[in-house]
Amino acid sequence: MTERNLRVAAAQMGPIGKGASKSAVVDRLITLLNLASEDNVELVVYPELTLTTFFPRWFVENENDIELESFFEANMPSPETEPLFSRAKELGIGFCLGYAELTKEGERYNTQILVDSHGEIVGKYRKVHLPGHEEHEPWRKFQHLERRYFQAGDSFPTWRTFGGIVGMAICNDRRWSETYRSLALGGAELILIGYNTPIHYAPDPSQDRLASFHSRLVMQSGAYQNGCYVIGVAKGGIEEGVESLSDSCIISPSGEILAEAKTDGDELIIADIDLDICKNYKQTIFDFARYRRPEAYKAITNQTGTIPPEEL
Ligand code: CDV
Repeated sequence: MTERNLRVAAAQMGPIGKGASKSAVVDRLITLLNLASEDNVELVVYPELTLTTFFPRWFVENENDIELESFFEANMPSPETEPLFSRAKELGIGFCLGYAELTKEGERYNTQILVDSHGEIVGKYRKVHLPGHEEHEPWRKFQHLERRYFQAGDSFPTWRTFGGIVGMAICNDRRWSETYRSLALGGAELILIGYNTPIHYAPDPSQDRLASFHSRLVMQSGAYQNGCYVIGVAKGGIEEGVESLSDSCIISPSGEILAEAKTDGDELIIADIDLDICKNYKQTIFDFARYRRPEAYKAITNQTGTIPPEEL
């Protein structure tokens, strides 16, 4: 294989209960890593907030609550995740891992890191688009309190690694076209996205039946419109009574799906990608330097909400 060819895998996870220890979760991650190694995979992508249950479904009043704090990592690698780093280094496999980050300054982020084949952290991304709400909303069947528990990240960095240019995004980020375009303007050829997507969407349940379609729609169009590969990885299945979308997949710059999960549990899906294929799109129909018109897009960075024309 040349340097621009890469064998990648999405390591989908099934549910992780509130009582599951991080060490038990890491054992599951290592099982998938070992499977990846048997197939000569070079990069394994795990989901958003991989190490614990999706705790934003629970309301916790006190931000210093001990159980809430236990969902966060103050160090990476932590004592519990160190075996994953060691095993990946031993196997020469890189990985991408989502977790809840607690900084030395006490800030909390929904974070994803990129680790190279030598076990070094080469990239860190903090979720920009935080969905849900800040306060307890008892009318919901379950909460989505990301806006209570996390601060938002403020950029979409990219890194030269794995023979190409890699960027990351987390769950709700994948629904925003700005995410892919920001990353692609940084040269991204491969975008790694972990997610936890409850199928029931309380603000508008008419969207529930479309959860799978919408997830694919945004990632496939993001890949095509930016000439990138996209790896979307779920923590799916029924976790503490809440059903979450699985449907992990690997998407080519054509927008086509190269590999997809068949189950709602721990599952590895693999694809061979050729980063040079990105050029087919980046140097033709989506030649940014030639065709983009940022002077016509000022509204995109100058405003958040819509400003419709005045009523006559
Ligand atoms: N973890 C997420 O960001 N989940 C959102 C839900 C709230 C819709 C998502 O976009 O999938």
